[in-house]
Amino acid sequence: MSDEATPVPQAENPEELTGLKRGKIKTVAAGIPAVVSSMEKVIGEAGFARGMKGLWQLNKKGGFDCPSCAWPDPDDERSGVAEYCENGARAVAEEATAKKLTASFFAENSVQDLAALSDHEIGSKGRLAEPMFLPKGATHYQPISWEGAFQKIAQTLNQLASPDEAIFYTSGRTSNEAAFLYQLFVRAYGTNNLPDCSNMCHESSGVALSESLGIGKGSVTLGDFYETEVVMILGQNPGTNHPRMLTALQKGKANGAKIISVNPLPEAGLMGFSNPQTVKGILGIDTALTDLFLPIKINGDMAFLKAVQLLLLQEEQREPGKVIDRDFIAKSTAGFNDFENHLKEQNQEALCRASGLSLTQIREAVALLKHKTKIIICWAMGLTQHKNAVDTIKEVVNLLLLKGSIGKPGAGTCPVRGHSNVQGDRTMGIVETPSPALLKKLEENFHFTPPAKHGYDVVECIKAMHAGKGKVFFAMGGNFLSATPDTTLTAEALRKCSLTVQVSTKLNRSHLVHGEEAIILPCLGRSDEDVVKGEVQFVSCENSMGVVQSSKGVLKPISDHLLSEPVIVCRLAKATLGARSKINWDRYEHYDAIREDIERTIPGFTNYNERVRMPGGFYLPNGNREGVFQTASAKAHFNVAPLSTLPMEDDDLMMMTIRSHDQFNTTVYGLNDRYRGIYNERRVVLMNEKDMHQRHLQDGDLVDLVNHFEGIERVAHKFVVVKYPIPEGCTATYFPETNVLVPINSVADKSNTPTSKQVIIKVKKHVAERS
Ligand SMILES: Nc1nc2c(c(=O)[nH]1)N[C@H]1C(S)=C(S)[C@@H](COP(=O)(O)OP(=O)(O)OC[C@H]3O[C@@H](n4cnc5c(=O)[nH]c(N)nc54)[C@H](O)[C@@H]3O)O[C@H]1N2
Ligand SMILES: Nc1nc2c(c(=O)[nH]1)N[C@H]1C(S)=C(S)[C@@H](COP(=O)(O)OP(=O)(O)OC[C@H]3O[C@@H](n4cnc5c(=O)[nH]c(N)nc54)[C@H](O)[C@@H]3O)O[C@H]1N2
Ligand SMILES: [Mo]
Repeated sequence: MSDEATPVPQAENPEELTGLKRGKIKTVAAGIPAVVSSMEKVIGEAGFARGMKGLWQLNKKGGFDCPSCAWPDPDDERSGVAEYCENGARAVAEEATAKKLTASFFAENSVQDLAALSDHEIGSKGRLAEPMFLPKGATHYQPISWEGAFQKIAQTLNQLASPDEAIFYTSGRTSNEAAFLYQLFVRAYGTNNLPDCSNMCHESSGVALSESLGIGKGSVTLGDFYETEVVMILGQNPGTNHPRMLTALQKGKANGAKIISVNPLPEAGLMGFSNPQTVKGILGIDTALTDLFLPIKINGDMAFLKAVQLLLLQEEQREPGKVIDRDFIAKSTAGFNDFENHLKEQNQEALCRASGLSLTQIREAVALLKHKTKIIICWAMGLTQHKNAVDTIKEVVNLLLLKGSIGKPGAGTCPVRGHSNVQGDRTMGIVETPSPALLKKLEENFHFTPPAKHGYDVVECIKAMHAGKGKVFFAMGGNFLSATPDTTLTAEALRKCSLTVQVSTKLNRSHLVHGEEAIILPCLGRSDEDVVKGEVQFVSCENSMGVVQSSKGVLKPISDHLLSEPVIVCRLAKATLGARSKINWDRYEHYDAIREDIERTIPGFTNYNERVRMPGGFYLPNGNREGVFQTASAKAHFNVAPLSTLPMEDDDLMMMTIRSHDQFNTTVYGLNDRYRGIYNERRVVLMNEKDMHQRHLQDGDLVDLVNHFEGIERVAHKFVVVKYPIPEGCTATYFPETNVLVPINSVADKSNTPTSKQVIIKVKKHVAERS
């Protein structure tokens, strides 16, 4: 929110240019370079023996769950070598690193010095190795005992005027066991302030699917990909973010499926794939994946989906009974007449214009869909992070309902989750708006009255901290400062807290932009062996398709001073609640006891301890799979929503903030985005040639990016223009460098998700700073 000509480097935003190099944009993902690159990375960070041990157990039955993404493992055959991808291997390398940050590291490096480093430099420092405390006014973190840290946090929490002045964030790597205990502790303490990374991620999917279909999760299983006829992928870049999905697409394709990709960018993984786990892949033989690529305008999806449906209705008139599934519509859905009337009022040309696609392109999609009934639609952040995200996702559902493509094999909804246990965290009750059913169960089983008042989500909690209403910020994982919108404002909000606490594996910017006092609690990661009181423990996670399975780390922790997340919650709960709590927290230091209580509290976990020990785990119930819709009317709902666009000025461009190939969210592994041909620089803005021309910009020019929203100007300085095949009017930059431009009040309707893919900017030539 700065409008100064000379920006001073700030702790929350100190990054500098690193020197762009360009290569060719790739049209095929993975293959040999990916395997080599992942091996090198793991062995380099962890050493040969440690690294290979880690990779060997990654996603094996009985091994540990990959910390990188939530894509499921095959139920039956898993690769003989290992079931991982380049980015999974990198995530392991990050965790398995042999470098550690002990008290001496923090004695040598002040907070201010560390904050001046780039995210890439901070991330490569190593694993946090002991609890650290930053006293009020101190320049350096100092060691603190675990007991001392718990006492300090407990005291601060107990001195607050109300439990609602404390905020408890969760990122999505937290296991089911830790998440369940965490929400239990937070509710026993007295608040529902449980914002989580979902609020910035798939919240829009959860809201849309719950309202339309009665469950906030997707309906397909991995097996559905092998027998489907058409997969449509909107707003997702699987080659980078869910590489193992490409194997499923490849199998589906071998069985005859067609693939439609809807994306402003021709992402490498969508175009072609060479599977590094097969001999053909290792030899570099590629499969073309996408049959139809539709270079849509940012947020053109709703218009596109409406156009497709309108054409399908017209085709149905021409071939009655052959295009839409009237039986399914009559039996299982509500609202079709209103929906049909609404569609008929739409102007086909206006829809094309709003989508940025030609009628011919849309007709090609219709031709692929017309006579098919086994259709899967996948989506990720390219649909969820826009103002109208919930309605767009409901439009995805409309299309599937029209075709009768829910509740049958080879068909259904597939919101592809991000963090490896983000779905499980929600199942465990990490949510600021708990259902009455959950609260009732908690009361019955744990003999306290949980608070019913809704808590803050991510955006609300930033505003509360900024307004002085949120005073203690506690994070179970994640990197709140960098992941959230409006970086400058969020930094101010965190600095106003009396105490900020981070349970973390690695150093990140949220340790360096902090409250009056700050604490770092270093925890075990997925790959670490977890021994509590002499006994080896394991945890469990739920993947993107509702499979719950065990995860057991194998590597010796790099420090004796690490605790697991469940143990941290138990000990913090004891210190904070003391005699107030009737819950036996000590008992939970054996994780079977946690699972017993999950079974008593959360539906779908019958015989949890037994079933989680079965190789491959178990599926949670999902009514949609059987064609059951648990909405108030027991029907699936067609949704009617008007097309919505944001008002833009002539020289405005739409910006989406996306991930490069070398990052996991705010963790920057490296400075390359190999598939997009961008090397050694993250401060880039991808632009269409015509938009560059209009602004007299050349490839390589230095520009500032400016957002105006509700009378406030936000500026991100010094970005390099990269000419790229992106539709006119659209630009792309990397997250989190441009989060400073995402206004806190620019959120999706109903889900309150920051509109990270729909930020209006002006691109201005950078003027050299006055010195
Ligand atoms: N290696 C790696 N893996 C990851 C992550 C990571 O950072 N690194 N992050 C994890 C997490 S938490 C998540 S949520 C997922 C994220 O996975 P993705 O959603 O694939 O991640 P993004 O890079 O945000 O990509 C969004 C894609 O949507 C497209 N897009 C943007 N706007 C629009 C639009 O309006 N319409 C359409 N049709 N497309 C659009 C972009 O061009 C881009 O291809 O990945 C998970 N896996
Ligand atoms: N502009 C923009 N902003 C976005 C997005 C976007 O597309 N554009 N995407 C959004 C999305 S989809 C998401 S999910 C959020 C991500 O938001 P977060 O989940 O908050 O961020 P991460 O970068 O995944 O968090 C990384 C940190 O987690 C810690 N960590 C890693 N593993 C563990 C573990 O096992 N336990 C614990 N306790 N800590 C661990 C490490 O210390 C690491 O530094 O960002 C959101 N922000
Ligand atoms: Mo995410």
